[in-house]
Parts: sequence; structure tokens; C-alpha cells
Amino acid sequence: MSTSSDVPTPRKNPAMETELGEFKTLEQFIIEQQDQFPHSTGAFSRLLRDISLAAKIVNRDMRKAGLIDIYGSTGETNVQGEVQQKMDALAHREFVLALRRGGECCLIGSEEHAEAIPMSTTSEGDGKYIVLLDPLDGSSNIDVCVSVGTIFSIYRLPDGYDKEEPELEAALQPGTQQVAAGYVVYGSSTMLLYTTGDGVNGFTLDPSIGEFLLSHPNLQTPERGRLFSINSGYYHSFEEGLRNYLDWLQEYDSETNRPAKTRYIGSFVSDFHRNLMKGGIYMYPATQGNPKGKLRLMYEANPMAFIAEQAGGRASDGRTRIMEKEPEKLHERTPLFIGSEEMVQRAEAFLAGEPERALPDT
Ligand code: P6P
Repeated sequence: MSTSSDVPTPRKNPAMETELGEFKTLEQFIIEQQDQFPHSTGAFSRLLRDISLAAKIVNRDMRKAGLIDIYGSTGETNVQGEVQQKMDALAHREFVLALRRGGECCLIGSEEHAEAIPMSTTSEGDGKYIVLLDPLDGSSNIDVCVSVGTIFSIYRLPDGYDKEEPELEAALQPGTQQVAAGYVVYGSSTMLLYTTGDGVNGFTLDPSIGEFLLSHPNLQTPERGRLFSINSGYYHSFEEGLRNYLDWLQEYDSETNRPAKTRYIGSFVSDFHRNLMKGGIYMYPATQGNPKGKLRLMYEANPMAFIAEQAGGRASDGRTRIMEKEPEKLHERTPLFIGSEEMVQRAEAFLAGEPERALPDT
């Protein structure tokens, strides 16, 4: 006769609806975090709520992209001179609408708009935050069902600026001044990760209840990994130190767990997220086509650098810490080396012509 110990615990049916009691919603988590700041007014919590709402709407439309007319391009080119995808325009619109309705944001800088967008709102919000945004990075992948993402960076409106008529200069702050940063990855599941400078927390969207649920508390990225992400098609335009680093990564040496593995899907948020979870480095250096790099400092490199550092990783332009770069323009680009600390440090050593530089803790 079987005893209770013999009876296997029924494996949860993965399709079974989430037992909400097991998880904390993003809203619950934000309120708990807010309670740690006695003088907080709730404005930041409402701002995050506005961002998560827009992400849910983008996710909803994304998941049926083949069925509604959002494939392909709008026929326009964005400020970067890149062909704007229909989904770029839709995502941009949803985030602007959500932030305008919420009233906590006074200025938006978006990849999809040449100028910063003042949010002079009549709503009751405090309007004391600035949001810099890549509404949909990697959107050319949507037509082929490859995952993409949204990246956001949040600053306070500095003293001395009028929230009703905030100048662009109010947004041009170094990454070290970010109040918060995060991204949404629309992948095999949809996740929102963010940091306010006290670690990184990840939330998975349960579409059956329309809630982001805390699934990855206090995320840390491995100090070293085996994955490297770079468009090797540009190899011959890379500077010598970088070519030497890539050659080193691909040598056979079991002691240092080489060769490393290349993983590059042409979607920064997706490459970054996989490397964050498994350990790895993403590199978009200066190339012949993009002599200052391709990724934008204010709404791609800085927010992801904040996340990477808070998860124990590192982010530089190959020589300078990304978050210490003084911005001059809203859409300026930067070379980017980001991910596991030891891997970025080693890339920096090769770029400095010091491949034998002793790396801390290696
Ligand atoms: P390339 C997408 O346009 C993007 O900004 C990143 O998401 C991606 O990593 C990179 O560009 C791909 O650029 O030159 O390799 O096609």
C-alpha cells in the first residue's frame, strides 16, 4: 500500500494559472519600496505604474503583430536616419500617452522623436521627472518574430528648471544622476526589470491577469561568462586591440574555459538580458559605419549600464565608465562594452594594448 511519502507531489501543470498568492505584483513591490522613503509622495511609484501600463499595451499589440497592420515600416525615417518601423511609432505613442496621462513626467526624450517632448500636463501629477526612452529597440526583428525590447531611464528635473517649460539641458545629465532605469524584454515571456540603485528586480508578465509578478528578485549577473555578443561582420573595421580580444576569446584553452561562445541576435535588449542571466559581454564598438558606436548614450547605454552595475557587472565605452560620460546631445552615440565585470575589464585591457594586465580577482 503506498504511503503519503510514496505519493509524488503532483507536478504543477505549467499551464495552470498563476497562484497569485505565491507572487508579488509590481505595484505591491513598488509600494513596499516607496514605504522605505518616508517623505516619498508616491509620484515615482505612479511614474513606474505609467511605464508598466504602456509596456502591457505594447506587449498586447506585439503578440498579434502579424494579424494587425503593424508589420513593416511607416515609410518615415527617424532622427537617426533609420527606417521607422510601424511598431516603433506605436510604441512611442503608447509611452508618450501613458506618461502624459500620468502627469509625473515633465519631459520625454525618445529615439523616435528628434526633439525632447515637453509634457506640460494639466493632470494632477507632480511633473518632476524626466524619462528618456527607446520605445522599441531592435524593432526590425518584429517581422521575423525575434524578441525586442523597451529601454527607459529616469532623472529628476534639476532645480532651476520650470516643469511647465523644461529645456533639453535638463535631460542632459550623466548616467550617475539616474533615479531609476529599466527595460522590458518582449521575448518568450515578457519581463520588466528595473533598478532604483538598490539592486535589480525582474517581473514576469502573467497575461492571464495582466500583472507583472516578481519572478527574479535581486538579480546578480555572473562575474564572468562564456558568451560574447558582437557583429563579427565588422571585424576588419575594429581597432586592433578589439580584434586581439576577439581572437583571444576564440582560442582553445580549457583552463580559462575558452573558446567562448558567440551569441548575437541583433536585438540589444535580448542579447543584454541573456548575458545578464548567464554571464557574458555585449559589444558595439566604433565601426566604419558608426565611428562613434551605434548605441545611444542617453536611452540605451546609460540605463543598461545602471542595470549592469547594480547586478554586479560593468559598462564602459572601452575606456570610460558609461555612466560618467558627460552628455552633449540627446541622441549622441557611444561605443559600448557591457556585461560581466571580468569580461569587460579584459576587453578594456586588450583595447589599452595591455592584454596581460592583471585583472582584479582573476
Ligand atoms: P547591427 C538594433 O537596431 C540595434 O540598435 C541593437 O538592438 C542591436 O544590437 C544593433 O542595433 C544591431 O546592429 O549593426 O549589428 O545590425
